[in-house]
Amino acid sequence: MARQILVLNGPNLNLLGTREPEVYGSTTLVDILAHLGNEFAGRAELRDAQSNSEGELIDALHDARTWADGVVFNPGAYTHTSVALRDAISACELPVVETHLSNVHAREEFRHTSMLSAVCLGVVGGFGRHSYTVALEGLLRHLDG
Ligand code: CA2
Repeated sequence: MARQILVLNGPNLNLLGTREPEVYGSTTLVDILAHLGNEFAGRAELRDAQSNSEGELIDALHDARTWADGVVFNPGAYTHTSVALRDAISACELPVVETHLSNVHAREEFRHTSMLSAVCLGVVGGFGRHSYTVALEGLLRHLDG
């Protein structure tokens, strides 16, 4: 049976493919999501959401409690700052995979700290758009035991 998965993206990720292609690649978020849906057809039913506001991301995690089996989450820069998102991840009691396009540990020092990793199932980063594939594969394998 296909798993119900939320693919959640945080601030500025709606700009993917339009700026800073040397850091984040030239693929748009729409393309990444479409590709992911094709790759995992039959194994996962994906719903996606993107927001630039912390409160909307928290609401999406709360709502996911009612329908999702797990979450692939790129929290963007909120990764490094948000105690509120950390609490929402804990509260939703779903397996959440923290997912990054870039290898945050190879970048500025302020990106080396995550407020969220400790309450996530796992962390994936550094593979560009493929990070989402690796994150979802890991999440599905976890759900299947
Ligand atoms: O590597 C990642 O996926 C990040 O979550 C991306 C965030 C960054 O703050 C995190 O440290 C790592 C930034 C997303 C901004 O995306 C843009 C896309 C196109 C142009 C400008 C920003």
